[in-house]
Amino acid sequence: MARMKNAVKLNDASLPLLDHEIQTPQFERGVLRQHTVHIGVGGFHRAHQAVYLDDLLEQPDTERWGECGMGVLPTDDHMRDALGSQNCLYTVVERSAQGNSARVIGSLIEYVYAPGNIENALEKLAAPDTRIVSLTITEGGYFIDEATGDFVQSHPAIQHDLLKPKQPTSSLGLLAEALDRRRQRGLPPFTVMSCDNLQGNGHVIRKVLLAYAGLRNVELQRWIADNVSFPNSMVDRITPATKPPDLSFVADTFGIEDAWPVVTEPFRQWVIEDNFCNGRPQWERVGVQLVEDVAPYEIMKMRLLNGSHLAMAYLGALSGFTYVHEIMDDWLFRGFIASFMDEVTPIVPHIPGTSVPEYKQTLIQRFSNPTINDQVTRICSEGSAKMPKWLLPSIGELLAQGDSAKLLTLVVASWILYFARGTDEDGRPIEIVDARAQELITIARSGGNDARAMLSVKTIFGEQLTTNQRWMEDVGDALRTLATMGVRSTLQRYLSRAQALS
Ligand code: CS2
Repeated sequence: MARMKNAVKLNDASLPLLDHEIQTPQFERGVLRQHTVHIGVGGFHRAHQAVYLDDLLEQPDTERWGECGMGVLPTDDHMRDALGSQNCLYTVVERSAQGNSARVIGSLIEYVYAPGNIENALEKLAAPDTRIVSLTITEGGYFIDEATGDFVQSHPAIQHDLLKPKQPTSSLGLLAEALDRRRQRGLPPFTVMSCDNLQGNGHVIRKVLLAYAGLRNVELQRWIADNVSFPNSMVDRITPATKPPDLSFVADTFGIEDAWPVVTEPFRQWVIEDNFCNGRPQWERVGVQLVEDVAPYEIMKMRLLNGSHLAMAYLGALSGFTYVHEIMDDWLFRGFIASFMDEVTPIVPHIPGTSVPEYKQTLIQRFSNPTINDQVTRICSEGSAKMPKWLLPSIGELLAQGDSAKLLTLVVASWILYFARGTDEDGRPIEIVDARAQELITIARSGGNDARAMLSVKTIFGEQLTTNQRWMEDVGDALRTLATMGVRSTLQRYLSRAQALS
């Protein structure tokens, strides 16, 4: 599409002015009912679930199932303002080497900023129209102890909400209070649908919500246990954080002035367990897979996709890469990622109708997409929460069945060095984004080239792996090799060993 000069501000009134190649909502937004409330409206949600709903609304004879977004974090005021300035419309740009396309999404029709008006947020959740409350609140929103999997009742946010249950600040506090209002009003419950990248995300949210509700009122706890459904789901679409150049790109290329567009890849996948206590949209009409058991899909994705992201993240950051596709353009890293996936494959579940070699091939292509500019900083972020979910269980299982986990172990070492060094191999500082950054930097530095200090952080590494002396030594070797030989020579050494073994 040719470059345009005058971009128009996105809103309901300007839709007819947009270039006709841009897909805009053809359904009537004004008549939609707010049956879904989504907590945590970020780039990913807007590139994924909201797009599927938009697809469905374009189908003939569908229910008028719309969505209300909700922000619970003080920083969500940015999203409130961005969406508020454009009737909750926003642009999704799909980018790949084959080209760019833009589409305006209209399934989101309202946005509620809870910190500004908690009563409004609670009543939105408690409203008879609300049938599903979905969540992308990231790992931290679940208050789970990484090592034990237990609910962290002592967290200050939980303590606050228990003291003031009618003015909650956490998503859990909001869900519990809203469900209590429904219970007392004789209204049916809503389904709580987690869309976060946690294994058994439905089981996890059920567990923590019941634990929290039990601390408030056992009757409420029982009512939730008996009435609310918590489907597990697997969600997938690589969605980088939106950066200022994306705004000018959308304005210059598509003529849309959008305060917060989303840039994403063409690929998307959503697999959900068909377990909804108060109805659901007919997602199967738009490519969503509704299955009985999501676990194999989740495990395959976390071990291969998210695990590979970790594999390239810290080694890539230490090597000074900015974007994921740059890493994949490097023959040595590309070979490493392919071998990393091969090493994980023995513990990837078999899914009838899914070919693991093809899935891996598609991942290599997706990671190599040269146009979405997925940031290395993004895939490095919050590693203290990601490691125990996406990498350490794979190592444990591979070792338990007598398979090699050398390349996965190298990734653990690279994560330690990333904290210990804090700079790339050219001495440029690395921006570390992690809720536990300060603590981990201190521990990693105290250990230096000795991995044991970091490996003794039980809330990340747990008990089991660290009692395996052989593995502890392997991490130590990998860390020393990386620190003394540098990333490239280490990768070469590990790859030639892996090839010799295969
Ligand atoms: C990424 C994921 O956060 C990460 O490190 O691995 O956000 C990944 O891009 C998504 O899970 C893709 O669906």
